[in-house]
Amino acid sequence: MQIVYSADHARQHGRGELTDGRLMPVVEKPARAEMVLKRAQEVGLGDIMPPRDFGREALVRIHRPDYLAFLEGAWAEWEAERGGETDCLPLIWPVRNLRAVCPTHIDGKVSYYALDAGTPITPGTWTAARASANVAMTAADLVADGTRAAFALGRPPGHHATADQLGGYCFLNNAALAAQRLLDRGAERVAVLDVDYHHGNGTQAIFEDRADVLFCSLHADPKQEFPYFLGHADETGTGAGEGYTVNAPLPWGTTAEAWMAALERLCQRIESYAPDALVVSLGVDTYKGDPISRFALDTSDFPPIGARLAKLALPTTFVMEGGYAVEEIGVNAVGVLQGFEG
Ligand code: Q9C
Ligand code: ZN
Repeated sequence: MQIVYSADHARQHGRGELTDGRLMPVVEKPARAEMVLKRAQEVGLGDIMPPRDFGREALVRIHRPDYLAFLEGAWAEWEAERGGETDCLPLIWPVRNLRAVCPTHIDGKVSYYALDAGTPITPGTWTAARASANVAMTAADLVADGTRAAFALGRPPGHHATADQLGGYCFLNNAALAAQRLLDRGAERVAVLDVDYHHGNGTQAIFEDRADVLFCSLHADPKQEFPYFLGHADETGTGAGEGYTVNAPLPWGTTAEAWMAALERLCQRIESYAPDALVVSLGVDTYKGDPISRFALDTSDFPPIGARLAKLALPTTFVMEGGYAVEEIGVNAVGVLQGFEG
């Protein structure tokens, strides 16, 4: 399998995330990608190539120009306001009973463009996020060129990022950019299957009103788990996209058996959609040892996931999402890909 990787991911290294009532060291850190790369090399998964730069034109296919301008300039504005000692984080949101008019001060702007306080903007965020997006689009291009499968080994992840909001450790929606790239390269229909532990609210919001992208996700029930405010089973798409969003929320403690049964249902929906290509949002935070998650999948449960996806017999772009058990992330993520290769 072709692997796309950029060392620029390491430019995103936050000092802290607001969680559990205090500022804690971030779990979405450079060692994650390094462990996956190391494992891919150990097992000889495939050739590793750098991304190409798709530029802003490709990003605006999915993201709002004002959001991209914010992301590009946020660190400089934050640094000018209060020095570079702390990461840029939001503290107030335009929630119920307030108005979502974009402020001019960085404190207000970061709140307008963020959906949580766990996603620090750092000096290297813009560089790292663009590299991750370019990694995903390069992998999609390989698949559009006829490669059976490619792995976008990037971070920061992307599936929580919407057209105009960062959150859940995500800035640019890499999977959505990959799907759009496949469409722009000639695919008529693309399925996005999100197997990360968390619901891919950003990807769903981006495609919910479109029929050319089927979004399927299995994830921890938002009644119990982040992102809390999207990912319920009754969300099935809007307007022209009605019927093209499928959510399978699962309770804390979900075992491999129940998880695989839900995967089977989603795979059958993808089969009936008959897409030209598949994008997999590959999170392995479903692992039982994940420090922020509560599913019960074991390391041996990951290769069968890849084997089921291979049975779809679709040109497939894997895009790295979550997974925070750093010691096991490589074995688990690469395990899915080995299972896919058979
Ligand atoms: N105390 C992805 O997996 N914060 N994002 C959880 C835990 C948000 C995860 C706080 C988790 C987002 C791509
Ligand atoms: Zn996740």
